[in-house]
Amino acid sequence: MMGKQPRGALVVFEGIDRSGKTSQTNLLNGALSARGIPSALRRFPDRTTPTGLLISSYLEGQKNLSDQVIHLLFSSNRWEATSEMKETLESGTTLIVDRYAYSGVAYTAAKGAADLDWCKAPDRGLLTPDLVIYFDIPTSVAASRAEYGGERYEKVEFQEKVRSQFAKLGEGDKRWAIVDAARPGEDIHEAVLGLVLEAVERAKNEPLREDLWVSDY
Ligand code: NYM
Ligand code: MG
Repeated sequence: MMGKQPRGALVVFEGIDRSGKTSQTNLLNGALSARGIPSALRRFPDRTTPTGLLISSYLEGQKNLSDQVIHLLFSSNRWEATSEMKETLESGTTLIVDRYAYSGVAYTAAKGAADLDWCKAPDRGLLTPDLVIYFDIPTSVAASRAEYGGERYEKVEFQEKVRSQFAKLGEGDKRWAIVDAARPGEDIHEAVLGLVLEAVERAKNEPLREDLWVSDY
């Protein structure tokens, strides 16, 4: 009889807009496949669900919502994906997630309207990532990579505030790995792959946890 499948790792990518998360998550997915490691991509916000459609029209500026309401919608958008993510991980597939609750906290806290504890509360108890890769990049470099698309939040001054909130969130989080994202893509990929292969091994021997921000709240 075959033993139980070891679970996949939950790997989260975080960073300001245009920090390169999307292209690196795609590269990583290909590299894991090439090594025979089952993996899947997911991104937040998931704009295809009912909450995601609301979020998308807020980001595109077609809809105005209070800072509290949009914050809770982003959180709901993650909670509604949780059972599916859990099944995927338990079936042995590593999940590569483009943004998660850290974006939720960093973008809302950057508005200055709510404190960190309030921002973290709705995401307490979400699936806990095995690894959070934070793409650190000066806002000036990110902004020069491509035109900002004109969505809400895509302004250098605001991104600066988001960046300092991300830095605060990473302090004292042992799953948080900072990757210098201002380097050439190949170097970033190499650094990312090393971290992720390690996390995939670690996850095999550790239970999947659903206690994000419970212990440090
Ligand atoms: N964003 C994303 C939030 O403000 N809160 C969240 O919880 C999440 C997941 O949405 N500027 C913001 C960050 C981005 C925007 O994300 C859309 P993307 O990855 O650019 O599609
Ligand atoms: Mg964006």
